[in-house]
Amino acid sequence: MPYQTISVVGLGYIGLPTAAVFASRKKKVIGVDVNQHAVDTINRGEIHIVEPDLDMVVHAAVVEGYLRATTVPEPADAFLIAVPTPFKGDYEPDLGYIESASKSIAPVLKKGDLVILESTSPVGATEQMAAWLADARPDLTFPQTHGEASDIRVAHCPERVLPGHVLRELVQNDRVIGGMTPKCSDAAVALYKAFVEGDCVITNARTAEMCKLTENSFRDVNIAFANELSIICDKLDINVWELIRLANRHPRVNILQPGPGVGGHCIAVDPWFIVSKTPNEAKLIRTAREVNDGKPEWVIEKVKLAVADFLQANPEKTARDVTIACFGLAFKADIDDLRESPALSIALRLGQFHPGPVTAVEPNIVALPEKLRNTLQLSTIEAAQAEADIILLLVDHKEFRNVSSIKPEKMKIIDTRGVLAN
Ligand code: SAJ
Repeated sequence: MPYQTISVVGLGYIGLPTAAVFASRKKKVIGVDVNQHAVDTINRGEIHIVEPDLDMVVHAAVVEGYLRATTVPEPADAFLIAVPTPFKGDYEPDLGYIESASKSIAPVLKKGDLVILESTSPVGATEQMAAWLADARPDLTFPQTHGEASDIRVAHCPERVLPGHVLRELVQNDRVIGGMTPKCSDAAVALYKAFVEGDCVITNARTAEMCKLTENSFRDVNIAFANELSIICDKLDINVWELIRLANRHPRVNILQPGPGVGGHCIAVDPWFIVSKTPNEAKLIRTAREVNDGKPEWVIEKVKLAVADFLQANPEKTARDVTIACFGLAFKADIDDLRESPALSIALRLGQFHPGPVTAVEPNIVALPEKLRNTLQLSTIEAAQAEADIILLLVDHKEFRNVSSIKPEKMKIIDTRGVLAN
């Protein structure tokens, strides 16, 4: 393979596993990140994020000398950009990290290099990245002006891995390869074949960008359908979990699961990249976002009603006497990631306005982050159960699926995930 030295820019949840997997295939990998703490941690053979088995792979790669991290880009044969693409306050995509990553690698680019954008991006971002590179290096030629004859190859190859299963999915998933020209695509396939066992399917850069956004929008729309059903069923006094189980027995129906809202760093963000480009056309995609974003507020209203019911049944008590226990803070089951979590935002809101105690049970963390400690108390399943008047099930962690550990007869239970119903 022509690409022996690979630079991965952005050593987060996607970049670090990708760097480590290339290194495990005995490629020389230079990881680049602006975060000095991340760079130092990786160079000690340790990791600064949580992902099963990643610690072992990074440790081996660093010890064997295949992976090294730095804050300053160095020459390489291929560059993979895996930096965040958040949105701004108005849901417009923020390409600032891609812009600074491009500008940081531009000085070390040389003829024959390949630059791949892996970050989930709005349509047109790869062309924009190539334009930033061309502006910074007028001495080199790029595909947008020189086509197949360009000095530098550019492609978009979006990541599609599921947090918690990243190392397996990186290797096994099919990969969409969107080169700015066919030769750019061929170059990217040659690179990924170092570890990808799935198919590398070639398309153009714009289709690859839209493909990634489409996958996550598809899931968002389907979760919104389930969330809307849960609100409808609550009004009609129908058990939504039973309803979905029954409907899913139809051979062509496969409804997803309702929850307290959609979290994580992708599904709640990426559909907006379609909406921002085509605001008049993307009606369903926008509505799905609004339905899912509205779900935490609906859950909070349910808790307020439960508190009112409790006080009506116990007139000698005040709201100060009502203990609410939130089961789960992570953004989905069986992970410890609290970022962009609807469960966490609901627990925090309750902690801020409810005058009585609000406890949180999160078996995947040992301590609450510092900034949450004034608002929430971390508890165990047993202690929270013993003290709670209202249990709010927010995440379907495996620890909560044991029905016998939560006794509905003793307290009011609001089960946003169908943990007790399934
Ligand atoms: N959720 C529900 N109900 C469901 C499924 C999910 O409420 O039936 C919620 C989860 O609890 C969570 C959110 O949706 O809050 C997102 O979780 P997820 O497991 O659907 O997805 P992510 O964000 O962990 O990963 C997604 C994946 N995309 C798809 O499945 C189409 C992953 O393959 C992508 O690589 C990743 O986004 C990404 O990086 O874009």
